[in-house]
Amino acid sequence: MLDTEPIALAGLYVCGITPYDATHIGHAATYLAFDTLIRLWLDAGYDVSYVQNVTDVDDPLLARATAIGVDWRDLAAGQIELFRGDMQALGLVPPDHYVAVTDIVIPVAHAVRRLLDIGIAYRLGEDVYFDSAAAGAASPWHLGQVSQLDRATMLALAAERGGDPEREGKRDPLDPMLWMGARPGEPFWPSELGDGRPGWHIECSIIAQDFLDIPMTVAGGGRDLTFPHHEFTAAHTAALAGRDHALAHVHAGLVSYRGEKMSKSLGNLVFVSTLTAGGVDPRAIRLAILAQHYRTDWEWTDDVLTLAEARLASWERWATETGEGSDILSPLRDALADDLDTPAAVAAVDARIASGAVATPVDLAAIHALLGISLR
Ligand code: 5CA
Ligand code: ZN
Repeated sequence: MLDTEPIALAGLYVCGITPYDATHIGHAATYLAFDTLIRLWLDAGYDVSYVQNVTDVDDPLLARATAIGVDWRDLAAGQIELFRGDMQALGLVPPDHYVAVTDIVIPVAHAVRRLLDIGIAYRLGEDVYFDSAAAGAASPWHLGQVSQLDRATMLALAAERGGDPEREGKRDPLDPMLWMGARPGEPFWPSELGDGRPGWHIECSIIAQDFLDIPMTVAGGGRDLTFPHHEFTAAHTAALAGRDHALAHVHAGLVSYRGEKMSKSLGNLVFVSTLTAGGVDPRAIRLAILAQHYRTDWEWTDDVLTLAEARLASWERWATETGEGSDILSPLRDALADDLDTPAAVAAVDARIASGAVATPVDLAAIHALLGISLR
């Protein structure tokens, strides 16, 4: 709320959805963490450039489309629309650039061609892989820089999260695919590499480089993306741009439900749209998530929501009458400046109400600007 010129430009990239089975509470929690960061930056007078991708062609999306007998493009389009509606209902600041992988296939092919030319990529059949060892020697990145994991853990996670460490012929089992040659019955694009489609990590590297100054301020996503996705996204950018991908990588904790990580593959999902269609106030969903610290893993339960609904009702009662007095702006700013401590921010409002203090117009504006909750 400074009245001077913006003091800096903060660049943020948050990994977007793969558009099937959106939007569950885990997605919402991750995007809300970064929404809080954006609100804090804007309040501090920073200019913010916010980019999000959408992985609108990928193996699990194609598998789902086949399983339910719809065209993959129609599945993606419908899910993207649902996701954007859910984000709007939750009051999230929309990205300045929302970029689909299907819109950047040609620039990806060109970048992969360059990596082949400079010896940081190699062909395996019709596919192209990233050479981790060559990149480690020739760029500011080294394996483990982002994830800080040991090799055994990396191998296990690569197998679990879209990698193919078992494939014969790779220079390093961890090397990720940059370009997938056309597979029978799957979508492909003609390119200077032949027919095919982008690998996963290069998608986010190219979109980030196209829309943000590198190194960006913060690269973000859920904790499940630490390895291999953010490790190799950063590696690709370093190999292509000669610079670090981001000043900081920030990962939101994972939301579980009924004892396991909420995930499309497990199917234990709680959808934002199901809750709102059932009459739940989206502000209560927002408050339920804000009451958790973004970095901690946590479990969604009925009680978490019930508590948030009661809290929203209490805040609304408090807001019906305003008067003069000290306000809550600086306690909220302090809480969020301390590693986005939203539970402390929420508790500060609760404490203010419990103390019998009257709501001020500045209180309501601060709660709206920093926590994204409109009480009027
Ligand atoms: N399209 C890729 C990123 S490039 C992807 O991971 N898509 S996703 O749909 O699976 O996830 C979208 C975002 O939600 C990612 O940032 C992911 O880390 C986050 N996410 C997924 N599941 C959870 C969960 N259970 N809790 C918290 N965040 C989650
Ligand atoms: Zn990503």
